[in-house]
Amino acid sequence: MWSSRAPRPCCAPTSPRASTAPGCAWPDPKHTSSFEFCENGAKAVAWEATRNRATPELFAAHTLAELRTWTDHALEDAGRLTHPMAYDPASDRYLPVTWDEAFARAADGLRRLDHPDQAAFYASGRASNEAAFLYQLLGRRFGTNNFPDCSNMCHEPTSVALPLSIGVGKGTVTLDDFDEADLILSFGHNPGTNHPRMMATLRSAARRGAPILVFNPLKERALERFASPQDPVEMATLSSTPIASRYYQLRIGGDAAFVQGMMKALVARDDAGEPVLDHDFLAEHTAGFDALAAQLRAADWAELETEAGAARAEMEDAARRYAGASRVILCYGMGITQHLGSSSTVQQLANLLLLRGNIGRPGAGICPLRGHSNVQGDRTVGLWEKPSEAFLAAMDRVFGFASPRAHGHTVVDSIAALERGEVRFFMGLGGNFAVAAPDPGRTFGALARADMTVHVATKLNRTHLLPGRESLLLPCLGRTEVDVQAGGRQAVTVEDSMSMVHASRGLNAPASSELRSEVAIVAGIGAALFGEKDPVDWAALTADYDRIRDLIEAVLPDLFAGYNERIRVPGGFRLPIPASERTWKTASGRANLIPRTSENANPALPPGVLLLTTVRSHDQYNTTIYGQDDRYRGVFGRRDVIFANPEDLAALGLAEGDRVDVEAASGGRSIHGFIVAPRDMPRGCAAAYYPEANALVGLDDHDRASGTPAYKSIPVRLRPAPG
Ligand SMILES: Nc1nc2c(c(=O)[nH]1)N[C@H]1C(S)=C(S)[C@@H](COP(=O)(O)OP(=O)(O)OC[C@H]3O[C@@H](n4cnc5c(=O)[nH]c(N)nc54)[C@H](O)[C@@H]3O)O[C@H]1N2
Ligand SMILES: Nc1nc2c(c(=O)[nH]1)N[C@H]1C(S)=C(S)[C@@H](COP(=O)(O)OP(=O)(O)OC[C@H]3O[C@@H](n4cnc5c(=O)[nH]c(N)nc54)[C@H](O)[C@@H]3O)O[C@H]1N2
Ligand SMILES: [Mo]
Repeated sequence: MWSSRAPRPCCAPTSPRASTAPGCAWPDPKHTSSFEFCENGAKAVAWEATRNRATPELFAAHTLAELRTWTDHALEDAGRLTHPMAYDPASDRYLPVTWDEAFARAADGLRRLDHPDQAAFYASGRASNEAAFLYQLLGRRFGTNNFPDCSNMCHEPTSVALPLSIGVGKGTVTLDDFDEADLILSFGHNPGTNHPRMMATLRSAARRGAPILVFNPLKERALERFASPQDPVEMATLSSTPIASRYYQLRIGGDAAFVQGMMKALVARDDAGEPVLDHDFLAEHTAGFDALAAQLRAADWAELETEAGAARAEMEDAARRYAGASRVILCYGMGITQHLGSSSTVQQLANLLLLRGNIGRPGAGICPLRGHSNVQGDRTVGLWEKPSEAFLAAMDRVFGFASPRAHGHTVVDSIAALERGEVRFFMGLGGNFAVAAPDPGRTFGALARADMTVHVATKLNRTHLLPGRESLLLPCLGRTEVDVQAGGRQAVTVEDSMSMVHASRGLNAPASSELRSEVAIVAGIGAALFGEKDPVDWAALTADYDRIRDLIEAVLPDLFAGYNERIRVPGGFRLPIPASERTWKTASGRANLIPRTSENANPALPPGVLLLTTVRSHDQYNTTIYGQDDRYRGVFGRRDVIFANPEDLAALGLAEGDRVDVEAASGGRSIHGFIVAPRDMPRGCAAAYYPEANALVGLDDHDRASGTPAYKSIPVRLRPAPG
């Protein structure tokens, strides 16, 4: 599995210069170079290392009602949290408490519940493997599988759909494969902003002549041309490298239809006697070809064209380019996963690759681009509301208690359960749950109904200002900070998008002497809840994270054998991905070709209704807004913008710069005073920024199989704003 060119994303815990940027999940090809390599990684590091401090004095000076009037940017810009705080409803303020008091109160809040399933333990994807493993141990020891996590809003369709297709819910490629691919397909992601280090990989592929086909309703500049900050010539001459050799501007939500069109074209050519399918691979490794082929043969070109917003000739063109390549990698992001029926769309992407045997050999495979730096690892070590029986049985064997079996709540389920009063204790290990989730109208109210909310965070955000009857705000060390425990200086481990596990060690001095590590905070609550006689020795685990890794290895020996030794080798190690060896861990023992469901149908909308997608600007990290510019899209100084096709705008009597209200076509939800910006995008499509547009997304509008909200296909109407 190793080669001399294997990615080297990290440093060993023994290395003095080891720290992983708290940015995206793309592997770092060079030792410690990620900060120079990636402007947005540098922004994330600087944001964590701010000199500003959100001290007890700040909270003494402002009620929560006042703080709620601040912008999201201003809240985080208050700086790093410095002290554990508890909410005082009488004064509507956060007041300082000791750590022991905080742990005791959290434990009491849990003890007061009638049933463990009245608790929900949310996590964002920055938590290390060690913190995430302890967190799920805390929740399962307590008795619930309620682990909603940011994955539920992100790549859950990948986690749900790919195991059925290829037996694993992760990508199958390594960085080496990109050097060998002779075609790269890019669906619905914007790496120039969100995975900047990937641009070096795409640029070198383009430079050696491997075509890159882009499928995206928006013309993303870095996917058209990219100037490398590492190339002195490009920088000095203001020149750049063309990236996409062909840019298919399909309709929002049109991917499943477009890919089915490509596959229909392939099957038609194959039926006509041109062997463009990999028949040997299909016969030896797959199941379900006949059902998929029957669906494709029966599909109506006119309907596919309407759904995809692209002509049959374009789908045939893409199919021709695909069939002309022998080693193909398919990358995809949120443009695929955040729609109704996204799980089925992910399966169509897998089908496309499987038809030509493009999974499980060098230079080929599927590459879902994960978001948070450790979102993939958190799932691997058990932060999952739908754990497998094998995982639970292993937990029981190692810890000697019976883990709960009933599956838990996703993010959208948790919100509905909070609303109904069925979840009464909400804990967040990082993240900004309320702002990231759909429908703030319902979500904010749901959180406020909780008996207790507990947040572990580096910086203040709006979710912390929506307290339950009781609330705790617990400040933690960031990934960039030195973590010293009783057993000495600690390293944590994370898993990137390519299943590389490596160690990360902070270098900076902690922002406050009161900060505790996420591991110490979770263990502190565990110790307060279960007492000193508990078979889990929470204090000992905090003292030395090697002990936590030993437990992870004991629960998951197939993945983590030799964990502590292997992370001390520079570069870390890759977790086994059976599909990349053509071993299919599916029920059929084969890779499954799965026909499309109707949930991802993308019918034409009534006149006056546009389909709105939500995107990240260049100056944000999810709900963290660094600044007001989106430079590659030519937007400066504002985020209250709605992009649409110029002809659609003209038909609505709107011109550039007009102010509009945007209403969800299903009624009830709206956002106000947005500025119209015409852009080169297909008719019927519109785009706005996340999270400003989240008020338009209904809580019930999500992919059924995965629960992922349809953040990227919201039918809306635009109306001139009054006044
Ligand atoms: N700097 C920075 N880096 C980040 C993040 C950040 O906020 N800032 N967030 C992190 C996280 S958690 C994640 S999940 C990733 C997200 O990374 P991306 O997946 O790149 O995220 P989005 O900005 O949501 O961009 C989605 C892209 O999909 C396109 N798109 C929208 N709708 C459709 C559609 O229907 N079909 C197709 N084919 N394309 C569509 C949009 O035009 C846009 O180019 O980035 C991670 N990295
Ligand atoms: N409309 C729309 N909505 C979306 C999306 C979209 O594309 N469109 N994308 C979705 C996606 S892909 C995702 S992943 C979610 C993101 O949802 P979340 O992961 O919940 O949100 P973030 O904005 O990443 O969380 C930021 C907060 O994390 C805390 N934090 C930062 N670093 C640390 C740390 O090291 N430890 C701890 N404990 N806390 C820390 C800080 O307090 C900061 O305010 O949003 C989803 N929501
Ligand atoms: Mo994400």
